[in-house]
Amino acid sequence: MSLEELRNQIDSLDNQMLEILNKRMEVVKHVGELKKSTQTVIYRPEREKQIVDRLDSMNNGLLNRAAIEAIYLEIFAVSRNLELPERIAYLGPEGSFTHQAAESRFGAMSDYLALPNIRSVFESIDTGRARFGVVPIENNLEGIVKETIDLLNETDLKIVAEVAISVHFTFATKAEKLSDIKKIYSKDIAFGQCEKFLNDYFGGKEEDFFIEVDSTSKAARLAAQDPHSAAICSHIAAKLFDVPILFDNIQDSAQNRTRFFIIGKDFINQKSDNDKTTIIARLPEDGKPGTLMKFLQEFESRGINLLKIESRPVKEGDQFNFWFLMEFDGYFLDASVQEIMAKHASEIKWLGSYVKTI
Ligand code: PRE
Repeated sequence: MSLEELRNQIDSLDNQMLEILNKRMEVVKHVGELKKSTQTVIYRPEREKQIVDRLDSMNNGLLNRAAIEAIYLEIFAVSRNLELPERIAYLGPEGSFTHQAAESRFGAMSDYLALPNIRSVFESIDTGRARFGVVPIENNLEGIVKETIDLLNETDLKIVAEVAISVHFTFATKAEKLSDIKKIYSKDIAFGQCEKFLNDYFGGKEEDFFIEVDSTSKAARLAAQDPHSAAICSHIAAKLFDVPILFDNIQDSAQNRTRFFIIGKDFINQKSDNDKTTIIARLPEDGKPGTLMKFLQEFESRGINLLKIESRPVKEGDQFNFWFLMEFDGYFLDASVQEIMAKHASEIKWLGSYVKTI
Protein backbone atom coordinates (compact mmCIF):
# COMPACT_ATOMS: atom_id res chain seq x y z
CA MET A 1 0.00 0.00 0.00
CA SER A 2 1.31 3.49 -0.80
CA LEU A 3 2.03 6.14 1.85
CA GLU A 4 -0.95 8.14 0.61
CA GLU A 5 -3.30 5.17 0.98
CA LEU A 6 -1.98 4.44 4.47
CA ARG A 7 -2.45 8.10 5.41
CA ASN A 8 -5.99 8.00 4.08
CA GLN A 9 -6.66 5.07 6.40
CA ILE A 10 -5.20 7.03 9.32
CA ASP A 11 -7.36 10.06 8.46
CA SER A 12 -10.48 7.95 8.41
CA LEU A 13 -9.61 6.30 11.77
CA ASP A 14 -8.84 9.73 13.26
CA ASN A 15 -12.28 10.93 12.13
CA GLN A 16 -13.88 8.00 13.93
CA MET A 17 -11.78 8.57 17.05
CA LEU A 18 -12.72 12.24 17.14
CA GLU A 19 -16.39 11.37 16.84
CA ILE A 20 -16.13 8.80 19.64
CA LEU A 21 -14.10 11.15 21.85
CA ASN A 22 -16.73 13.83 21.41
CA LYS A 23 -19.45 11.31 22.31
CA ARG A 24 -17.44 10.43 25.44
CA MET A 25 -17.23 14.14 26.32
CA GLU A 26 -21.05 14.45 25.99
CA VAL A 27 -21.39 11.74 28.64
CA VAL A 28 -18.68 13.34 30.77
CA LYS A 29 -20.60 16.64 30.60
CA HIS A 30 -23.63 14.88 32.10
CA VAL A 31 -21.41 13.40 34.81
CA GLY A 32 -20.22 16.95 35.52
CA GLU A 33 -23.80 18.24 35.80
CA LEU A 34 -24.68 15.36 38.11
CA LYS A 35 -21.64 16.00 40.27
CA LYS A 36 -22.42 19.70 40.41
CA SER A 37 -25.97 19.06 41.60
CA THR A 38 -24.78 16.55 44.22
CA GLN A 39 -21.66 18.61 45.04
CA THR A 40 -19.29 15.68 44.59
CA VAL A 41 -15.64 15.92 43.64
CA ILE A 42 -14.60 15.78 40.03
CA TYR A 43 -11.20 14.07 40.36
CA ARG A 44 -11.60 10.36 41.15
CA PRO A 45 -8.18 8.69 40.91
CA GLU A 46 -9.57 5.29 41.84
CA ARG A 47 -12.10 5.43 38.96
CA GLU A 48 -9.36 6.49 36.54
CA LYS A 49 -7.24 3.53 37.66
CA GLN A 50 -10.22 1.21 37.23
CA ILE A 51 -10.70 2.41 33.63
CA VAL A 52 -7.00 1.98 32.74
CA ASP A 53 -6.90 -1.47 34.45
CA ARG A 54 -9.98 -2.59 32.55
CA LEU A 55 -8.69 -1.39 29.18
CA ASP A 56 -5.28 -2.94 29.83
CA SER A 57 -6.79 -6.31 30.71
CA MET A 58 -8.97 -6.48 27.58
CA ASN A 59 -6.29 -5.07 25.27
CA ASN A 60 -4.81 -7.31 22.60
CA GLY A 61 -3.39 -4.70 20.25
CA LEU A 62 -0.08 -2.93 19.86
CA LEU A 63 -0.56 -0.45 22.72
CA ASN A 64 1.08 -1.37 26.02
CA ARG A 65 -0.20 -0.33 29.45
CA ALA A 66 2.04 2.75 29.61
CA ALA A 67 0.73 3.95 26.26
CA ILE A 68 -2.91 3.35 27.24
CA GLU A 69 -2.32 5.18 30.51
CA ALA A 70 -0.59 8.15 28.83
CA ILE A 71 -3.43 8.58 26.31
CA TYR A 72 -6.12 8.20 28.96
CA LEU A 73 -4.51 10.60 31.43
CA GLU A 74 -4.87 13.30 28.78
CA ILE A 75 -8.48 12.25 28.12
CA PHE A 76 -9.24 12.37 31.85
CA ALA A 77 -7.59 15.80 32.15
CA VAL A 78 -9.74 17.14 29.31
CA SER A 79 -12.81 15.48 30.86
CA ARG A 80 -12.17 17.02 34.25
CA ASN A 81 -11.70 20.43 32.69
CA LEU A 82 -14.99 20.04 30.87
CA GLU A 83 -16.71 19.08 34.11
CA LEU A 84 -15.12 21.95 35.99
CA PRO A 85 -11.73 23.55 35.37
CA GLU A 86 -9.51 22.72 38.32
CA ARG A 87 -6.33 24.56 39.07
CA ILE A 88 -3.31 22.55 40.12
CA ALA A 89 -0.61 24.18 42.28
CA TYR A 90 2.85 22.63 42.37
CA LEU A 91 6.28 23.29 43.76
CA GLY A 92 7.86 25.31 40.98
CA PRO A 93 9.49 26.68 39.10
CA GLU A 94 7.97 25.76 35.79
CA GLY A 95 9.86 22.81 34.37
CA SER A 96 10.70 21.33 37.79
CA PHE A 97 10.38 17.62 38.46
CA THR A 98 7.26 18.40 40.49
CA HIS A 99 5.81 20.07 37.38
CA GLN A 100 6.63 16.89 35.48
CA ALA A 101 4.88 14.81 38.17
CA ALA A 102 1.85 17.14 38.05
CA GLU A 103 1.61 16.88 34.27
CA SER A 104 1.92 13.11 34.43
CA ARG A 105 -1.34 13.03 36.44
CA PHE A 106 -3.26 16.08 35.27
CA GLY A 107 -2.17 16.21 31.63
CA ALA A 108 -1.01 19.10 29.51
CA MET A 109 -4.45 20.77 29.45
CA SER A 110 -4.90 21.63 33.13
CA ASP A 111 -4.51 25.07 34.62
CA TYR A 112 -1.21 25.06 36.56
CA LEU A 113 0.15 27.37 39.20
CA ALA A 114 3.90 27.20 39.97
CA LEU A 115 4.67 28.27 43.56
CA PRO A 116 8.06 29.01 45.11
CA ASN A 117 7.88 26.71 48.14
CA ILE A 118 6.02 23.75 49.61
CA ARG A 119 4.23 25.85 52.24
CA SER A 120 2.71 28.10 49.59
CA VAL A 121 1.37 25.02 47.76
CA PHE A 122 -0.37 23.94 50.97
CA GLU A 123 -1.71 27.48 51.53
CA SER A 124 -3.05 27.77 47.98
CA ILE A 125 -5.24 24.73 48.57
CA ASP A 126 -6.30 25.79 52.02
CA THR A 127 -7.45 29.15 50.70
CA GLY A 128 -9.10 27.63 47.61
CA ARG A 129 -6.78 29.28 45.08
CA ALA A 130 -6.06 25.80 43.72
CA ARG A 131 -8.04 22.57 43.97
CA PHE A 132 -5.07 20.20 44.16
CA GLY A 133 -1.39 20.55 45.00
CA VAL A 134 1.61 18.47 44.01
CA VAL A 135 4.56 18.27 46.40
CA PRO A 136 7.55 15.93 46.73
CA ILE A 137 7.43 13.53 49.68
CA GLU A 138 10.57 11.43 49.27
CA ASN A 139 13.43 10.47 47.01
CA ASN A 140 14.71 6.91 47.10
CA LEU A 141 18.33 8.10 47.33
CA GLU A 142 17.93 11.21 49.49
CA GLY A 143 15.06 10.17 51.82
CA ILE A 144 12.02 12.02 53.12
CA VAL A 145 11.10 15.66 52.42
CA LYS A 146 10.70 16.90 55.99
CA GLU A 147 8.85 20.08 55.07
CA THR A 148 6.07 18.11 53.38
CA ILE A 149 5.42 15.77 56.30
CA ASP A 150 5.61 18.64 58.80
CA LEU A 151 2.98 20.52 56.80
CA LEU A 152 0.76 17.44 56.63
CA ASN A 153 1.00 17.37 60.41
CA GLU A 154 0.28 21.09 60.76
CA THR A 155 -2.62 21.45 58.31
CA ASP A 156 -5.85 19.58 57.66
CA LEU A 157 -5.18 18.79 54.02
CA LYS A 158 -5.50 15.24 52.77
CA ILE A 159 -3.50 12.99 50.47
CA VAL A 160 -5.45 12.36 47.29
CA ALA A 161 -2.93 10.26 45.37
CA GLU A 162 0.73 9.33 45.07
CA VAL A 163 2.86 9.58 41.95
CA ALA A 164 6.45 8.41 41.43
CA ILE A 165 8.62 9.59 38.62
CA SER A 166 12.11 8.57 37.66
CA VAL A 167 14.52 11.46 37.90
CA HIS A 168 16.19 11.68 34.53
CA PHE A 169 18.54 14.51 33.72
CA THR A 170 19.19 15.73 30.23
CA PHE A 171 22.08 17.71 28.84
CA ALA A 172 20.59 20.53 26.79
CA THR A 173 22.40 23.12 24.75
CA LYS A 174 22.07 25.36 21.73
CA ALA A 175 25.77 24.86 20.96
CA GLU A 176 26.61 23.13 17.68
CA LYS A 177 29.53 21.18 19.17
CA LEU A 178 30.67 20.25 22.66
CA SER A 179 33.85 22.31 22.22
CA ASP A 180 31.69 25.47 21.80
CA ILE A 181 30.38 25.08 25.36
CA LYS A 182 32.08 27.47 27.78
CA LYS A 183 29.88 26.88 30.86
CA ILE A 184 27.28 24.50 32.25
CA TYR A 185 24.39 25.63 34.45
CA SER A 186 22.62 23.39 36.95
CA LYS A 187 21.53 22.91 40.53
CA ASP A 188 24.03 21.53 43.06
CA ILE A 189 22.13 18.23 43.49
CA ALA A 190 21.95 17.71 39.73
CA PHE A 191 25.69 18.30 39.29
CA GLY A 192 26.22 15.75 42.07
CA GLN A 193 23.94 13.18 40.45
CA CYS A 194 25.58 13.45 37.01
CA GLU A 195 29.21 13.28 38.13
CA LYS A 196 30.21 10.38 35.92
CA PHE A 197 28.86 12.02 32.78
CA LEU A 198 30.57 15.32 33.65
CA ASN A 199 33.86 13.54 34.28
CA ASP A 200 33.64 11.65 31.00
CA TYR A 201 32.86 14.71 28.89
CA PHE A 202 34.15 17.68 30.86
CA GLY A 203 36.78 16.23 33.20
CA GLY A 204 39.60 18.67 33.95
CA LYS A 205 37.56 21.84 33.38
CA GLU A 206 38.04 24.77 35.76
CA GLU A 207 35.60 25.18 38.69
CA ASP A 208 33.98 28.24 37.08
CA PHE A 209 32.95 26.13 34.08
CA PHE A 210 30.18 24.70 36.31
CA ILE A 211 27.73 27.35 37.47
CA GLU A 212 25.31 26.54 40.28
CA VAL A 213 21.85 28.10 40.06
CA ASP A 214 18.69 27.73 42.23
CA SER A 215 16.87 25.28 40.01
CA THR A 216 17.39 23.15 36.94
CA SER A 217 14.61 25.15 35.23
CA LYS A 218 16.61 28.32 35.70
CA ALA A 219 19.59 26.47 34.23
CA ALA A 220 17.53 25.68 31.12
CA ARG A 221 16.37 29.29 30.84
CA LEU A 222 19.96 30.57 31.03
CA ALA A 223 21.17 27.99 28.50
CA ALA A 224 18.40 29.15 26.14
CA GLN A 225 19.89 32.66 26.18
CA ASP A 226 23.51 31.69 25.50
CA PRO A 227 24.52 29.27 22.72
CA HIS A 228 27.95 28.86 24.37
CA SER A 229 26.40 27.31 27.47
CA ALA A 230 24.52 24.15 28.42
CA ALA A 231 22.12 23.07 31.16
CA ILE A 232 21.67 19.90 33.12
CA CYS A 233 17.93 19.89 33.60
CA SER A 234 14.71 17.90 33.35
CA HIS A 235 13.23 16.91 30.02
CA ILE A 236 10.25 19.19 30.62
CA ALA A 237 12.49 22.22 31.34
CA ALA A 238 14.53 21.70 28.17
CA LYS A 239 11.29 21.48 26.19
CA LEU A 240 9.77 24.49 27.93
CA PHE A 241 12.71 26.75 27.12
CA ASP A 242 13.31 25.26 23.70
CA VAL A 243 16.83 24.06 24.31
CA PRO A 244 17.76 21.04 22.18
CA ILE A 245 18.60 17.90 24.17
CA LEU A 246 22.04 16.60 23.26
CA PHE A 247 22.18 13.72 25.76
CA ASP A 248 19.34 12.14 27.70
CA ASN A 249 19.50 10.11 30.94
CA ILE A 250 22.90 11.40 32.02
CA GLN A 251 22.36 10.69 35.74
CA ASP A 252 24.76 8.28 37.49
CA SER A 253 22.00 6.11 38.93
CA ALA A 254 19.15 4.76 36.84
CA GLN A 255 17.22 4.08 40.02
CA ASN A 256 16.76 7.66 41.16
CA ARG A 257 13.03 8.08 41.82
CA THR A 258 11.01 10.74 43.57
CA ARG A 259 7.60 10.16 45.08
CA PHE A 260 5.06 12.99 45.12
CA PHE A 261 1.78 13.51 46.92
CA ILE A 262 -1.24 15.09 45.33
CA ILE A 263 -2.94 16.90 48.17
CA GLY A 264 -6.42 18.38 48.45
CA LYS A 265 -8.92 19.74 50.93
CA ASP A 266 -11.86 17.69 52.29
CA PHE A 267 -11.03 14.83 49.99
CA ILE A 268 -11.96 11.18 50.44
CA ASN A 269 -11.21 8.56 47.80
CA GLN A 270 -13.51 5.64 47.37
CA LYS A 271 -12.03 2.22 48.10
CA SER A 272 -10.15 0.58 45.25
CA ASP A 273 -8.77 -2.95 45.00
CA ASN A 274 -5.28 -1.78 46.03
CA ASP A 275 -5.12 1.03 48.60
CA LYS A 276 -2.51 2.53 50.86
CA THR A 277 -3.19 4.61 53.97
CA THR A 278 -1.02 7.30 55.54
CA ILE A 279 -1.46 8.43 59.15
CA ILE A 280 0.35 10.48 61.75
CA ALA A 281 0.63 8.88 65.18
CA ARG A 282 1.51 10.85 68.26
CA LEU A 283 1.87 8.26 70.98
CA PRO A 284 1.62 8.99 74.74
CA GLU A 285 4.79 10.62 76.02
CA ASP A 286 4.65 8.92 79.43
CA GLY A 287 8.11 7.42 79.10
CA LYS A 288 6.77 3.90 79.54
CA PRO A 289 8.89 1.35 77.70
CA GLY A 290 7.35 -0.46 74.76
CA THR A 291 4.78 2.18 73.75
CA LEU A 292 5.86 2.20 70.11
CA MET A 293 6.31 -1.55 69.99
CA LYS A 294 2.80 -2.17 71.35
CA PHE A 295 1.38 0.26 68.82
CA LEU A 296 3.17 -1.51 65.97
CA GLN A 297 1.89 -4.86 67.23
CA GLU A 298 -1.66 -3.59 66.69
CA PHE A 299 -0.89 -3.72 62.96
CA GLU A 300 1.01 -6.97 63.04
CA SER A 301 -1.69 -8.80 65.00
CA ARG A 302 -4.33 -7.74 62.45
CA GLY A 303 -2.20 -8.75 59.47
CA ILE A 304 -1.83 -5.15 58.24
CA ASN A 305 1.34 -4.70 56.23
CA LEU A 306 3.30 -1.66 57.42
CA LEU A 307 5.13 0.12 54.60
CA LYS A 308 6.85 3.03 56.25
CA ILE A 309 7.54 4.71 59.56
CA GLU A 310 9.30 8.08 59.82
CA SER A 311 9.82 9.99 63.05
CA ARG A 312 9.71 13.78 63.41
CA PRO A 313 10.38 15.92 66.47
CA VAL A 314 7.32 17.34 68.24
CA LYS A 315 9.07 20.74 68.54
CA GLU A 316 7.31 21.58 71.84
CA GLY A 317 9.12 21.88 75.15
CA ASP A 318 12.68 20.76 75.77
CA GLN A 319 12.08 17.01 75.58
CA PHE A 320 13.11 14.77 72.69
CA ASN A 321 9.58 13.70 71.81
CA PHE A 322 8.50 12.44 68.42
CA TRP A 323 5.50 11.85 66.27
CA PHE A 324 5.46 9.28 63.48
CA LEU A 325 4.32 9.29 59.89
CA MET A 326 3.16 5.77 59.09
CA GLU A 327 1.98 4.09 55.93
CA PHE A 328 0.34 0.72 55.52
CA ASP A 329 -1.62 -1.36 53.03
CA GLY A 330 -5.38 -0.97 53.21
CA TYR A 331 -8.26 1.50 53.22
CA PHE A 332 -9.20 3.52 56.28
CA LEU A 333 -12.72 2.03 56.47
CA ASP A 334 -11.42 -1.57 56.45
CA ALA A 335 -12.59 -3.20 59.70
CA SER A 336 -9.08 -3.93 60.95
CA VAL A 337 -7.88 -0.37 60.30
CA GLN A 338 -11.01 1.06 61.92
CA GLU A 339 -10.34 -1.00 65.07
CA ILE A 340 -6.90 0.59 65.46
CA MET A 341 -8.19 4.06 64.63
CA ALA A 342 -10.99 3.74 67.20
CA LYS A 343 -8.68 2.36 69.89
CA HIS A 344 -6.14 5.15 69.35
CA ALA A 345 -8.52 7.89 68.23
CA SER A 346 -6.80 10.69 70.13
CA GLU A 347 -3.35 9.60 68.92
CA ILE A 348 -3.99 9.15 65.21
CA LYS A 349 -4.49 11.71 62.50
CA TRP A 350 -5.65 10.16 59.24
CA LEU A 351 -4.02 11.77 56.21
CA GLY A 352 -5.64 9.78 53.43
CA SER A 353 -6.26 6.43 51.75
CA TYR A 354 -5.43 6.33 48.08
CA VAL A 355 -4.58 4.04 45.20
CA LYS A 356 -1.21 2.38 45.85
CA THR A 357 1.02 2.92 42.85
CA ILE A 358 4.42 2.28 44.46
C1 PRE B 1 -13.97 10.63 34.49
C2 PRE B 1 -13.36 11.97 34.68
C3 PRE B 1 -12.79 12.37 35.86
C4 PRE B 1 -12.62 11.47 37.01
O1 PRE B 1 -11.37 11.68 37.63
C5 PRE B 1 -12.84 10.07 36.68
C6 PRE B 1 -13.42 9.68 35.50
C7 PRE B 1 -13.69 10.09 33.07
O2 PRE B 1 -13.31 10.87 32.20
O3 PRE B 1 -13.90 8.89 32.86
C8 PRE B 1 -15.49 10.75 34.62
C9 PRE B 1 -15.93 11.09 36.02
O4 PRE B 1 -15.95 12.25 36.40
C10 PRE B 1 -16.27 10.00 36.95
O5 PRE B 1 -16.39 8.85 36.54
O6 PRE B 1 -16.47 10.30 38.16
